[in-house]
Amino acid sequence: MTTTVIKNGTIITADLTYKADVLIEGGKIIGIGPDLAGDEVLEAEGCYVMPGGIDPHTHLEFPFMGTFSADDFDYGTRAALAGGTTMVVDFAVPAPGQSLLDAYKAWHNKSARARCDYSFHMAVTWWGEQVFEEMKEVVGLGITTFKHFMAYKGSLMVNDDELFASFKRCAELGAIPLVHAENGDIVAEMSAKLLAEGNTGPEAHAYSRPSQVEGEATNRAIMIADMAGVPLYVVHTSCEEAHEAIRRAKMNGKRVWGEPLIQHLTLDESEYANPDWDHAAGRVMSPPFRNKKHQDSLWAGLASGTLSCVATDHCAFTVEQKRYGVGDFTKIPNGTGGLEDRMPVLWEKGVNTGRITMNEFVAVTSTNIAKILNCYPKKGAVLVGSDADLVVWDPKASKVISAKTQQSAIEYNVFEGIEVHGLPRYTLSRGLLAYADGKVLAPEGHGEFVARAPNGTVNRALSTWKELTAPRPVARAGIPASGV
Ligand code: DUC
Ligand code: ZN
Ligand code: ZN
Ligand code: ZN
Repeated sequence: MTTTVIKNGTIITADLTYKADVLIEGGKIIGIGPDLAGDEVLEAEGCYVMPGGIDPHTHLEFPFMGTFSADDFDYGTRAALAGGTTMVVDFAVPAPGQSLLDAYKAWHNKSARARCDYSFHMAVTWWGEQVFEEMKEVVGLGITTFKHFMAYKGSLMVNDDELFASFKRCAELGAIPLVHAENGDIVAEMSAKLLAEGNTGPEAHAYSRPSQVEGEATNRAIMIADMAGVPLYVVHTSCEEAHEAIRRAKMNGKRVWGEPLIQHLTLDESEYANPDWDHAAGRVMSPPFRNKKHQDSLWAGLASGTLSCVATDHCAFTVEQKRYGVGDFTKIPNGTGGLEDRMPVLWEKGVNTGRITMNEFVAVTSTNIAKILNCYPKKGAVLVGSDADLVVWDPKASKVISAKTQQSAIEYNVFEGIEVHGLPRYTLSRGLLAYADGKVLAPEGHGEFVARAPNGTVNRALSTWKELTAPRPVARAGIPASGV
């Protein structure tokens, strides 16, 4: 079998920085050390060799708000590879009432076009005996994370009783629940009021979802997960109130993770004040962009470890699709792109500014999520035996981000004009040179599904273990413990 060697680079992992060559065969790393030789040589002098990025949160070809997100698994994974990301985790989302297994089949079919590896989370958008039963089969398919929308009232949203039922089912299955944490009842009421008052523009989207709706829902989900005895992963943590709830939970010994998006870390609410409707609508996503106070909180969370992973929620819509919401902001499809830019922008605004170290960069873009999702060290590691999903990162390469040169199918880029210093020179997907010299080389269909086993973690102190699983009625004189 042909071997490839990455020569003269500096390896950066979540905890180490050292000079070594990396030898690859059959899609795996088979050697790490000085002076290795291989059939093919990739020169990495002056570069960093890191685990390829893992984006834990994408929506490719997602049927949402009356349309489909414009980047499918082909465009989306091209963007991923061009930005140093070698695995995406997409959401299979059944319509309310739809079988989870049917949703799985639909996503399985779409993902056949993927150019890099991928995995799925399954959404629980309704509740019943069928969902309860199918969750077990979904876990058997290698999908061990279940997403719950606490917003999107009237479509994807689930209520507290459904959340509690599903969280308890996750606990039984050793699975991890995820939440989109925004109070959907309050968002719906605020949206209706804004519209009735004539506030129809994209800026009203942000007014309808203040940080309190996210803080409240985050805290509620944390408490429900605590009662269910299950860990919790909070997607797109965008504000101090939500971060505070996560910090407090961690401080109290709860197994809870928060995931800021690169958009919320670097772009702020002033984007919605742009007089160009298309510009503002292009930034409409949920949660919306926030102010600097919230951004500082998110950066502090990455540095201190109270927030764990940086994602994109990549859900790109064209200008035409966004215009469905002219005259009614609630009809603007929610979502922005980011897959290609997540790693370069985080490097520029995080590593190059000194906010996070290179090792922390690897942790929050790859290793932490691989551990949470139980696919470490197959993914997220530079170790002998790991998949050769690697990025050779050139800290001296630079570019100005522009929609003109992006892989995504849409006409604009929310990071347009940002100059980044630090870019992938090569991206390798299971040993294949998947991106080089500005070109995506991995063919459509190269990507493989990454099945994940339940990690079986719990969220429960030993002292409360028995009490929570087996409550005992108190017997009182004259009254049987089972009631009267
Ligand atoms: N938020 C978005 O902005 N898009 C997709 C779904 C979501 O929750
Ligand atoms: Zn969401
Ligand atoms: Zn999402
Ligand atoms: Zn420059």
